[in-house]
Amino acid sequence: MTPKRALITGITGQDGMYLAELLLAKGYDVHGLVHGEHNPQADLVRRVIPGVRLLTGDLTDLPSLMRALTVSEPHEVYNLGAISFVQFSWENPLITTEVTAVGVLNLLEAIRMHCEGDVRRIRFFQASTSEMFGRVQESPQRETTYLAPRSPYGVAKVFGHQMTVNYRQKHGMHASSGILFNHESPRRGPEFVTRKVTRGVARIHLGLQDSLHLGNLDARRDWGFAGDYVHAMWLMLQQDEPDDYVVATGVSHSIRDLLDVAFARIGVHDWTPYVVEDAEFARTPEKNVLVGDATRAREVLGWEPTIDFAGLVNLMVDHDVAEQQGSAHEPPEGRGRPDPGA
Ligand code: F7E
Repeated sequence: MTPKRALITGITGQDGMYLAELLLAKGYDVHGLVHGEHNPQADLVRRVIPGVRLLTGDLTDLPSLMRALTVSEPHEVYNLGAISFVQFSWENPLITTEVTAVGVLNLLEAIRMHCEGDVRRIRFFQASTSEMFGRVQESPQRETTYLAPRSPYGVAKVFGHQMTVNYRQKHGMHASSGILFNHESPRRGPEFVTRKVTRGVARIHLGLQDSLHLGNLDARRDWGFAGDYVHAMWLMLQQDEPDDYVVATGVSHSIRDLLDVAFARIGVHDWTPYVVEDAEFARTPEKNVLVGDATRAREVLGWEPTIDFAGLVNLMVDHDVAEQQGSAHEPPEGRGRPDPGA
């Protein structure tokens, strides 16, 4: 039997890498889209996941997407590419819109043209986000919760989400959208708060850093493990009918909780001497609690998160201690689904 083929945009991000590993393990041929001429992240993907075939292309460049579809002839396309740091989107709203919003439309159009009337030939996944809920109207948030984004990133994601829904309804595309709450891993970029904390804690433990400067310590998020979330993406594309699903743990924690767990891992039970509240990292007051209700994903997809908050934070601290000691640069294969108690 010929293997299934998949095309992943955003292959150099944490989700792209976990998804590529999952699909390769299932026997897929996996192509990944990489933008830029000498993208240093591409070398990382080549090294860590040698089975992936990389293609150059950009979500803002329709011909490059058409070419990627022709070369890869995918059964499944996962759109994980985006400018995803919320603060950056305030400083760079136009490029955020071009990539994170119009990029989705480019990809949907490329698929529609490529399939020449037989749009069900390719199944499409769009990575939507809890940031679409912004000024939340109900808690926990569900697929039907009103969308009230509060950043250029959130607005751009609403555009991509609604386009996905519209292409499904108008063109009959098998297009699904995962409304993903925060998901983290040792592969998370250090600008995001979980990795900033676990990396900082590791460096403090090793005497490489004295303090950790953070924004609002009372901010709360629903944090899960990225490896679990890519499994939900794959499950969505295996359904007979496309749909939208919230993917979340349903449990919210504060930055203080994050600090409690991360510092405890290195044996520190009072972190106050090490943490500085710094206005530079504070956002406009975040009174709303983002927490997801993933009932539909559980009931229809049979999806369950496998790693809880403490397991995730411990995993990240352990990785960062090893990395800062110079003994690890990437979680080796096989650590994608660690022991929750690790
Ligand atoms: O912030 C607070 C900050 O930057 C989380 C992206 O993947 O998830 C991510 O977006 C919370 C916020 O992620 C610092 O104010 C406090 O309340 O890790 P973050 P995010 O903005 O929630 C969603 C689902 C996405 O879709 C996004 O693409 O932590 N916070 N102090 C801080 N955040 C940062 N970054 N740095 C701090 O020093």
